[in-house]
Amino acid sequence: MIEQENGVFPAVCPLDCPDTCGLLLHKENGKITKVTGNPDHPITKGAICNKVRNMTERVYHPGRLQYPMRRVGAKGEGKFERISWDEAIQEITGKFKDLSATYGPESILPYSFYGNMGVLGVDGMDRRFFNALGASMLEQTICNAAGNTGWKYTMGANHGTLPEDTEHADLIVVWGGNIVSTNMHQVVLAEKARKNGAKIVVIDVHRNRTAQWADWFIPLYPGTDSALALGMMHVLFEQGLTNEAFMQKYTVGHEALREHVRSYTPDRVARITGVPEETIVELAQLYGGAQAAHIHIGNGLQHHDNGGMNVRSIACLPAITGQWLKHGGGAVRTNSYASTNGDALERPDLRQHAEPRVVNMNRIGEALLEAEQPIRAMLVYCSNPLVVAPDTERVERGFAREDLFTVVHDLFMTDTAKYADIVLPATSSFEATDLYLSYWHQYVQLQEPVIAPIGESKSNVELFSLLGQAMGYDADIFGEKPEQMIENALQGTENPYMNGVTLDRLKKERFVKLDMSAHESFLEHLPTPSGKIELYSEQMEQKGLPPLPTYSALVEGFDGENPAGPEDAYPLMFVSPPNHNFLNSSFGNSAKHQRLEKMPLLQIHPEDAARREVQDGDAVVVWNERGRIELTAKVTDAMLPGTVISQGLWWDGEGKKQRSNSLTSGRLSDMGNGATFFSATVEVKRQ
Ligand SMILES: Nc1nc2c(c(=O)[nH]1)N[C@H]1C(S)=C(S)[C@@H](COP(=O)(O)OP(=O)(O)OC[C@H]3O[C@@H](n4cnc5c(=O)[nH]c(N)nc54)[C@H](O)[C@@H]3O)O[C@H]1N2
Ligand SMILES: Nc1nc2c(c(=O)[nH]1)N[C@H]1C(S)=C(S)[C@@H](COP(=O)(O)OP(=O)(O)OC[C@H]3O[C@@H](n4cnc5c(=O)[nH]c(N)nc54)[C@H](O)[C@@H]3O)O[C@H]1N2
Ligand code: SF4
Ligand SMILES: [Mo]
Repeated sequence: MIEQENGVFPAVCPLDCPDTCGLLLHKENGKITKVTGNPDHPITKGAICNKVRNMTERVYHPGRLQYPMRRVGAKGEGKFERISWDEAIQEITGKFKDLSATYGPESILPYSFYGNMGVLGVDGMDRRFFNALGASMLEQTICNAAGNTGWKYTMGANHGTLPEDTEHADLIVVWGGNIVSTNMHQVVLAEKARKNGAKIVVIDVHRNRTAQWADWFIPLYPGTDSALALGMMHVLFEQGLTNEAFMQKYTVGHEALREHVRSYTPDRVARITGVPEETIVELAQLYGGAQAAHIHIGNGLQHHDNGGMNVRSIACLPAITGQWLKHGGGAVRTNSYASTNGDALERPDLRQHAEPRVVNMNRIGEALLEAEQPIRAMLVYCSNPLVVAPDTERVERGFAREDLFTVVHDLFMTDTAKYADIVLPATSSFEATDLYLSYWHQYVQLQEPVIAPIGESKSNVELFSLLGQAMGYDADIFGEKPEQMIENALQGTENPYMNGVTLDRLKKERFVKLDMSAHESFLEHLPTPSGKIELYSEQMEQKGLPPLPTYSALVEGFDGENPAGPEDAYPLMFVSPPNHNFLNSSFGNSAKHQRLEKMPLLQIHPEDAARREVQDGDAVVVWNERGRIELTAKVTDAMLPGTVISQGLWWDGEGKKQRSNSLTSGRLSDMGNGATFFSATVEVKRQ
């Protein structure tokens, strides 16, 4: 495909988005001129988001890194000189060898996430390299770890309603998810359901795009979702809207739960959540009376101190009502039916010491500044921690350490790359081979290179192959080609859903459906200790967690029962979810995507604004003990008073501090060691 100057070529969206769209790349004179959706994809059906329709802006952006560079200015200043790949690889491996010999390989830390979801690049050759090196390991819990854990305690595995089934629901509850921006094909499916009479309810802390599209928007205080779910359960049990036969057969702990939720009366839950008592009752009745109710559990409610419990509590609703047996009923948090052979890809056997040091990615600032055994080198790829990780000021101080050797592999000079000693240019996903699974639908896809690498850029697989070979590791393992890696990755997974998924079929068919036959009877063999849905979880009890879903107030934050008082220096809850036109921090440097978002805003309620003499359009300072940023006020009643919202992971502006994570905390969630981005309090004033 690279050689063909003109034509239309299949591709996959590489971004960290549940939809994993099938794409078509239109090439003219060797250049991609247009990106469209592939109409043949069974779920995404040719529709794609505006971000990716503008993907050529990113691929051919003048800021694309072209060659390796070495830092010549101060850390953070962004001054570099060109070097060759040979020099770069020698310098990096030389440094890694020295550090390993002097301090041990655990003084070196990889820092990566899913800037490109290709399995070979982020869960493949890279892992091999760090395993062979014996480096410290990164606990990658920045996204959905709290919710995954809460869901798994209840349901056993991250298996939920299949996308296609949701069009048969007559009630769809979107809970803490902004799917118009973050999962657009779920909106298409929900629209089909709506045409057949389904009602769409959104439960969120602000009237986001999805709430504007819904039939009913229920605003609540951040981090109070488990209380709301418990209040609904109270009403469902009280009014006989539960399914006794289902609970008997498929759950454990329903009697204990029934007793437990008695104390979550609608009036108490109303006080905690800010949701009126009659709304709680009406919502429970609507849910209990639905033929087929689907709950979409978003990421918003799990980025909290109590995020795991929020998800666990909501996951009990389809269980007590038997919704899992209804066509279109149930819930989804994330669908991990697909998997690859991790041992073949990542080669954990190459690691000599089985239990290396583990560093949590949410606490990278603290780890860089305070680890007892210092981190002396980092290799950052597919992530931009100076923008996406919490507690930016500390992260920045950590990266500024003179004695830290930092390598960043990226497409762009990100805020993080400016702190690197060596910057390496990465290919875009359209310039490399990789394998793509979806965490929502059931189709596996292959990307083959459509254009040649821009400048001297290299894919993750190439980078880590070079590094492995330069370190003198096994040439077969580090010389393995992407297609061979894919073949190995698809064999021996012991995952029945992967039956029949092969490289040959991917090449011929492009969209290979998982073997979903095991899904038919999934309720019969849930991988929980009891084999049933665990409304009461002994596992949680053993871990010192409440075995029944239980509301606890945020460590940092307020609810209706514990409102901010005069003694609180930071009386506003600060929530910073994604925006429509960026993908996490990706596209934050694209002028077109920035224009579409206009500027970084702070949405503030009229009451909160009036108290601070802030008017719409004013420049405001938002601060707490961790940091301070400058935003533009948008006065709106989209939230309950006491909550302020800033959407989008903006990079620092010219001379302007605007990274929302300057205000967020590295505290970990109640379970799964997850991020707590949205449990932060701030104060605001006019600039
Ligand atoms: N356009 C776009 N799409 C994306 C991304 C992006 O950056 N931009 N990021 C991708 C990634 S990595 C992910 S993980 C997903 C995330 O996508 P979603 O699952 O939609 O999650 P978020 O957008 O983080 O948050 C969703 C909503 O939850 C709200 N929220 C915050 N706290 C609470 C709470 O306590 N209770 C309730 N009920 N709601 C709350 C937020 O205000 C927001 O409106 O999107 C993916 N898709
Ligand atoms: N305040 C706040 N913070 C958040 C969130 C939030 O909602 N609010 N969301 C959180 C969530 S859910 C997530 S998932 C994280 C996401 O955090 P990240 O995964 O770090 O996401 P991105 O900011 O998109 O950064 C990915 C980087 O990878 C680079 N990249 C892309 N493709 C490749 C490649 O093939 N090779 C290499 N080497 N690099 C590549 C991109 O250019 C980009 O700079 O952010 C988290 N941070
Ligand atoms: S970001 Fe999501 S919706 Fe947009 S093209 Fe990619 S997979 Fe599709
Ligand atoms: Mo995420």
